Amino acid sequence: MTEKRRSFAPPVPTSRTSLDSAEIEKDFLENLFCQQGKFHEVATRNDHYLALAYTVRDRMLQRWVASAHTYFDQASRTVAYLSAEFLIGPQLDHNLMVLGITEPARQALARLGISLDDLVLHEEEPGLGNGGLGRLAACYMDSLATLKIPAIGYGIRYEFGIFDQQIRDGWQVEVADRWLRLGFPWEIAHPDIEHPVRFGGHVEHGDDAEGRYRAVWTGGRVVMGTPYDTPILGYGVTNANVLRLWQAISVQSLDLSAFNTGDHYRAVEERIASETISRVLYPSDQAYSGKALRLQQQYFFVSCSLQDMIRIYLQKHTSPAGFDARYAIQLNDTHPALAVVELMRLLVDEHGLPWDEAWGITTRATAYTNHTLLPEALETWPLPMFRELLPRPLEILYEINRRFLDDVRVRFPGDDERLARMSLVDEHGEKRVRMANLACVGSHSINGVAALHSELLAQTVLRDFHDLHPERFTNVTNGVTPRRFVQLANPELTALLTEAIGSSWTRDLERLSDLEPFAHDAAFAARFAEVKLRAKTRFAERLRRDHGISLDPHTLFDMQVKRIHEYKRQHLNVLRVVALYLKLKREPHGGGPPRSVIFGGKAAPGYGMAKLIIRLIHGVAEVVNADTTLQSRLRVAFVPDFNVKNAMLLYPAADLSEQISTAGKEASGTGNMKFSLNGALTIGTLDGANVEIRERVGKEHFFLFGLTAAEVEARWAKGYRPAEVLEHAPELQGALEALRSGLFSRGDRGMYEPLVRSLVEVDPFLVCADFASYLECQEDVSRAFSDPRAWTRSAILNVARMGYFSSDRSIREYASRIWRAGPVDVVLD
Ligand code: 26W
Repeated sequence: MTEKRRSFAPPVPTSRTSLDSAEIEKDFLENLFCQQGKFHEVATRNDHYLALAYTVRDRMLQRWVASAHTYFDQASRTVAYLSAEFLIGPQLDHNLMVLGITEPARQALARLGISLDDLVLHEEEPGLGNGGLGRLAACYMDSLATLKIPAIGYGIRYEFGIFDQQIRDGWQVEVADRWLRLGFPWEIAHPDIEHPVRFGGHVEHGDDAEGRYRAVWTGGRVVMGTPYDTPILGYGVTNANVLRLWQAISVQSLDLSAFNTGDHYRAVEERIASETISRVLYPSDQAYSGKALRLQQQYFFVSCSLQDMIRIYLQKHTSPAGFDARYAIQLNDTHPALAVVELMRLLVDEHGLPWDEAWGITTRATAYTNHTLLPEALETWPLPMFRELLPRPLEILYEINRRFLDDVRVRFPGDDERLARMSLVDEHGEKRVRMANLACVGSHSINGVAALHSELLAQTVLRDFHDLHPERFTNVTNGVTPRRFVQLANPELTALLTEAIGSSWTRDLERLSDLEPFAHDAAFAARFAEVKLRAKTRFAERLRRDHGISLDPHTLFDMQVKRIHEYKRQHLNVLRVVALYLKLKREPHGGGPPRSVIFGGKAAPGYGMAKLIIRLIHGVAEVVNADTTLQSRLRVAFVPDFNVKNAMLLYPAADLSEQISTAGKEASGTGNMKFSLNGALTIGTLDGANVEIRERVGKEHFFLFGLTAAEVEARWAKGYRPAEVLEHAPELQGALEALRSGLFSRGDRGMYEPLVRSLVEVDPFLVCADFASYLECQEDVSRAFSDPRAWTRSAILNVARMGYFSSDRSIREYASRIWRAGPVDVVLD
């Protein structure tokens, strides 16, 4: 290892670092002047927001520079978390909290007549993810920094993130998310860094000047990637990591020859085509689309990230040999799986390493996390598309495949079917490249995201790979960050917990177990219940103000918020609401304590059934909420535009968390953890992390219903027919008839027909099979809620026993078992 650069301690700025309120006020006004060109009296709210954000960012940079400098000097392993999505949520309140300057900033602004809360509310979050997978990546970035593990999150800086959801006449309407419109002050552009990424063209094979075989990929078009860095601060430490997102830019701003001949439009065409790569996040969740642009996005960000890692590595080394000792690459699902091929291409073609050495580096560096068992979510690319866009990567993929299949042949002689199943190329019908197979072949570690999911992975979709290398398979159950989802989202609960057990739980969530004895302390329980009531009231006020929906905070707040998907079974929930409604019409005093059933979530724009479920929720809400004979015993609300910001208001306000997916379908779930950590009880199936949540909180404090994953399998094997179930299910029949009657569609009898028919004829997610069990379990919930003391005791025990589900625990497991990466202390001068 040769030193190529000497390093000097970075200078520490003498101003802009103070955490004192007066200094914050001074710097805020200075930023208003120097950054916005405004003075206080004429500044807009956005000016105020930006000036405060820059004031906060200035204070983050000291930690950032110190961390970068320390990491540069260390021989520690850096985690490169490769993810097509990062759903980081609003930054202002979080960064104020991490720096410990929320109150000083609030006071500084108050002296100027500005409300901090208004500025926090004004911020638009970067919606650079669809849901669970992207939010998990953000929780992991938080935990990596908090655990002092050097890490870079690599992804795409989409110009448009996940669409904004509006509701018109009960239907979802998608509106482009222009999140960058007013500026994103947390990022720092590095236009001086650019990496070229090639698409198309052809490969020339031959010998180089020294007579060594070389493949040269030329022609086609080259797109440049340039990074934008957002600092991610650890909590209670001085470490900072970075989220580095790539933007695509054209190599040439204008095609001059076209421009000179007067064809102005053609001159900008190439530019538009190149820059389209980072234009928009694909809004499909769990449904693979096979669009060429998505393949380009994946190759683009993977190639930029790996070139960047090698560039950084070569600042201190003369050759990339040893790369894997300094980097642990984690593939967040298969979206970045091309990293296996691209790292090989860079090492072999660009840096001249022998194949075997490059392969050793690649597989020692790379690990893969799977997030789904749904077959329709498994990515496979049509071979002709792959060949056309990525001719050289395809050759490398073929070579990886050839060597891999040779190994399989040795282990399983004569087993041609196995060979065909494991090949990186699916040869049946139209040929396709299988990304999950590629991720498995190139990784030393393969994990699922909850115990049940990891077990099912090894038995089903990845079974052959498990047979070949069982030692590579492991489980890391997901976790969530308590900083954002308790401390920031639920300050009153935070204060109560801290008063009871001290503040160490924010960095060591297992300490929540110290709360156990308080479950039997009547005074504490009363305050806990008050905190919950206030969170419900706050949420109800916002719902009334923003959407004109009124809910009584004294009713049972029953919530299901997550992407809308048939496997998550929001329709099971609505159907029981309909059954309850019909029952209340028959027996006005039945039905248990008054409930507010709250839904939220986006549907993929092309997913008709999910959109119809949203329409149904609105149809039912319209009828139920207008029915004065119910005397407020039941209300239904749909919260539009579920995102991180709204989520932080919702979780603390829930009494009941609906986690009701068909067993065996939800890989883990993380919303289930956020609810329970905020003192909601769960009604759920034995699916994903529900299994582990129930084990830990105790079965008396969890409402379980439904078929198990094994029973679901058996049911299908036996030949499941929903019509047979319906014959003996009068309540379900009544609910489905109500849908068909036009009651919830202003007389339109056909509106819900596709949904009803799907349930009656096929019922792919066993809604009918689980309906009776669900209804019965909801009655248990009603009975339990009617005993407020016992309910609150269970809620407290839920909180006390959720310590395991911190993303800090997950990251510790990744770090020790998969990455072999450790903490690095950062000292501020
Ligand atoms: C190719 C289309 C596509 C897009 C996104 C397929 C699959 C995805 C993601 C893997 C979907 C996703 O977000 N999965 C969720 O990941 C969470 C974090 O591990 C889990 O908690 C959820 O159960 C899982 O659905």
